[in-house]
Amino acid sequence: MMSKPVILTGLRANNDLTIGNYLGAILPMVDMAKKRAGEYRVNMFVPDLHSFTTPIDHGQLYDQVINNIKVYIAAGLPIDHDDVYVYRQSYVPAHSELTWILDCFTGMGEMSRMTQFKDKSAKLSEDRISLGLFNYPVLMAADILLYDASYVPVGDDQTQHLEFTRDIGERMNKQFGELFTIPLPVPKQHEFFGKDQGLRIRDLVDPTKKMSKSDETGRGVIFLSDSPEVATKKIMGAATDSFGEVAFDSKERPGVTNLLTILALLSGKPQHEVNAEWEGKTSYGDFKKGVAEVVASFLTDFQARLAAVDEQPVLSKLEQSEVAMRALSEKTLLRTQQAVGLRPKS
Ligand code: AQP
Repeated sequence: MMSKPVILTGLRANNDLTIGNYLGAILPMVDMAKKRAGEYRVNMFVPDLHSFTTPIDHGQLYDQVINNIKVYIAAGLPIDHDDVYVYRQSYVPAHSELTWILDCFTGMGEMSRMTQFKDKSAKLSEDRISLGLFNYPVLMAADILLYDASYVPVGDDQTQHLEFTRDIGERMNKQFGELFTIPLPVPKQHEFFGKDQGLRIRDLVDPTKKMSKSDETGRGVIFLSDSPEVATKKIMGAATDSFGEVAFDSKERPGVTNLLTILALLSGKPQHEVNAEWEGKTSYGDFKKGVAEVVASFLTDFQARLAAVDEQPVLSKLEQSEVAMRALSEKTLLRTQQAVGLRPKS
């Protein structure tokens, strides 16, 4: 188990997941788990401690965590495979403990430069900006370094945090010897997942922003729990442009390009094929109808699969994985505690 390279990803349970989360993070991971489990170990977890770096309804959190795990399964994660682990971060105490140690080697300056912190804190009043929001990239680094993960598929917005994970891991290795496996640099990650770049699904109302599950209005966001009718309305109301002709051009025409991207990914067709079908067409109404049909049919199928996921096997899998992950992460934690002088060297 130790020697297999590790692929790891997680999605916060602060709200319902979106098709941005699905296409950017869940699907690449599930594809990888289907194709490569056996050769690789696959850790797909719920970072529940990350879920309240920004304010949430705590009464919903526990159920949302279980729902997220079910979403992974409905998306096709093969949980019966021995190399696939599904776990909750807060059930593995080493995440919090390693975070504290790493915090003490992290600069205020480098955390202040994180664009996710800047973006998210800009939306909150001063007294609601938590320390957790400030140092969550350190918790994310612990999530990755504890398991010697080499491959971490994340959307484009998380690139900076992955770079930080590499920095803090290398910094610790330099000072204390080989403590951590360093995840691959971002371009190599893209190569591994067969992509040119990270995916960024955009908000339908404001395509200059990414589609985000914590968006205040949710008008430009397709949630996995949206009814096909609601999703259709959102697509029909999506912002486009005044060029009057469908074209794939993310700089000049982010709205239309976003819809073309969603269409290709949800229909499982290559982007160039979908573009060829639509480019040059002058009715944005017909185009949006085409996209809405594909989205509505995806949601109908997906929601039926989700409703059919049985809870008992999910709970058993969580329990098994959490026992295994506690044992594994404690080894890395002990190595680190010994290195920084908290435990005697063996
Ligand atoms: N719009 C997106 N396009 C592609 N990928 C995306 N991801 C998020 N939005 C898009 C990827 O989904 C995973 C979710 O990680 P997270 O829940 O830990 O946090 P996040 O990146 O902050 O996600 P959101 O949806 O934007 O949530 P909120 O609004 O709660 O902050 C990551 O791999 C992310 O890259």
